[in-house]
Amino acid sequence: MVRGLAHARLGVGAIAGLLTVATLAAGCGGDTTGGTSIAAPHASVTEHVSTPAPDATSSSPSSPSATTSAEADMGAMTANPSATPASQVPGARESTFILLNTRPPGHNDVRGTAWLAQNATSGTTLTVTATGLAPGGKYVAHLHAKPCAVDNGGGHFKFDPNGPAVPPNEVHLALPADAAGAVQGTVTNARPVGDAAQSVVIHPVDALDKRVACADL
Ligand SMILES: [Cu+2]
Repeated sequence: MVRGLAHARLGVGAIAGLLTVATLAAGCGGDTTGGTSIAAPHASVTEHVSTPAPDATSSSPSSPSATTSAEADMGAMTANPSATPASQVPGARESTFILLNTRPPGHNDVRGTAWLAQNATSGTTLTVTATGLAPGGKYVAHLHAKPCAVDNGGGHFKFDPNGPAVPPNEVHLALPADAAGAVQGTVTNARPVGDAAQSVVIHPVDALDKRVACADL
């Protein structure tokens, strides 16, 4: 009975944690409705996009191994440092970031490149490099569903349009800036995105509506 309860608690806790992440991440997905309605709860999105693990920790303290595993899974979904960068994959599409007028102050010299590689067997690999960002700043790139010229990339690309606004149903790439304001990162997804992903958008994690730069794919 005790064992059953413990399992039940862990299950509920894990689900609650996932729901929390999904709900908060949807704050950025909410930008599907247009550029002005995005200003939602970005401060809390910061925590969850960059460090999803504390949710799992607080809601399932009785199972450290499950927490560690969940942490690793979430980390792998927003960055995959061991993956071959898309820039080294033959046939990858390469595109240059353009500045968006929604960018925060101090981001006038951002330059960067995105590479997208995909095929039926290896799925999708997204690699981003950029400079001119805030030193030590936290950024995130997503695949978006519209070209940069349309609503600054519009809403997020989703494999399942009715599915959750989090990986692996979307493609997110965590991009922590180094002391010089440079970022580089690679993330993979098991499925090819096809032509539905039209652009890559870089956001500050703590102000997702202040889109910094966009690259058409
Ligand atoms: Cu985005």
